[in-house]
Amino acid sequence: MSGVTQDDARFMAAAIRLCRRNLGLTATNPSVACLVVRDGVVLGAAVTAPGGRPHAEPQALAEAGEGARGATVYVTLEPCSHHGRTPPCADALIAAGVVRVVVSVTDPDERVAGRGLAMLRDAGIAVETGVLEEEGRAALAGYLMRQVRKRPHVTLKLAVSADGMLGRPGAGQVAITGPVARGQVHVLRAETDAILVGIGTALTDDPALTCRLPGLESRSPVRIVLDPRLELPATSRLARTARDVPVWVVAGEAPPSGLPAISPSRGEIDGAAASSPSTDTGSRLPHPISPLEGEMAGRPEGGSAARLQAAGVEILPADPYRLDALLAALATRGISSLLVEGGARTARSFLDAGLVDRILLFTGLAAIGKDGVASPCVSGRVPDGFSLRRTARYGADVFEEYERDD
Ligand code: AOF
Ligand code: ZN
Repeated sequence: MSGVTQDDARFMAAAIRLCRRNLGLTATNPSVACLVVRDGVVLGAAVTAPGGRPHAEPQALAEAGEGARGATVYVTLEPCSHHGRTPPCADALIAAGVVRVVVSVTDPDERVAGRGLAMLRDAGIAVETGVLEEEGRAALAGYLMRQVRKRPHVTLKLAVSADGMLGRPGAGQVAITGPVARGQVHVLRAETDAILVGIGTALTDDPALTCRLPGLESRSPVRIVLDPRLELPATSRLARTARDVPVWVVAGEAPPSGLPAISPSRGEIDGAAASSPSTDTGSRLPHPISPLEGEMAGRPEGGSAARLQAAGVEILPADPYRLDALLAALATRGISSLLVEGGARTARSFLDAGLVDRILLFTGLAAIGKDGVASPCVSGRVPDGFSLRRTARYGADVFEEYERDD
């Protein structure tokens, strides 16, 4: 990286901010931004269109028109080199007569993987890469994770009371954070492809899990419930809105015998089970089923499946006890980013399986008391292997973002 200037960093920072605008809208394509700049003036700016096409570059070039000749282009991801559903962006940049291309992140897509940069250099264009790479990677985290590790990027979000609790067992939704923090959570939902909760949270909270920010209502993520016994009522808020925003229920097959039987009461499936140590089942969920007097729960009876399906709920043929396989299946379905929102048991299962990439902690002022459901993470105390990246205040609430080290 040689001739990178302060202006380059400034324009790349603007491009990275711009690309965040379409996060959650472009799957399975990444949301990429492109600026066409000449003499310090932005002549064209664009982000990958909703649905993933057109790509950012041809839109920004079209806006710049003839002004692109001799311009410098800032792009958050290496321009593509392949003939996909659109012609290569590298060709479009060459044809437009740009003289310099500044890139943040190279594209791991095997159809591109350095070829885009090579095409530009072969055409005599000056190329810089790796500019604000850390920030660029953070904005492309979902895309990169799905490309490289074939699973979505997983964010665990926890709203924790001042005394380290997530709520009260069976009490339904308890207000822990204020409206500013809740607004941030809804922004997060808008930026994410899918959101996941355990059946305990679905039953006790009856959540909608949609994005309800004015103007962003259409950006709700796919809603996923881990529900081994298919207990989600067809009358739940999730099922009732499944035709507007997809709901996927992960019911799977009956769990193999031999899994440790934990017998939480219904409200404890996510909730109070937080205080019980999670069982060592590798990347499998601890058995969340309350066996009826020792009797193993069998495959969910067809009635509830039929009722849910009639409501528009999709039942995924994935095993809710195998989180790694579930994530691989979600990636295959085009999910690049997943927000895990509850409850304690589900959070612990993802942490224990080593499948959390980022932890977002919102800590409120309210105290819940000893009978609360303990959070697996509290301010300043998260599992080893995570580092604090950012803190903020949202109203009276404290926000912390932790990222996995590797
Ligand atoms: C770019 N600019 O704005 C985006 C790119 O299915 P296709 O043909 O649209 O190709 C998808 C691939 O294109 C995707 O995997 C990634 O390599 C690239 N995305 N590239 O030059 C863009 N969104
Ligand atoms: Zn392209």
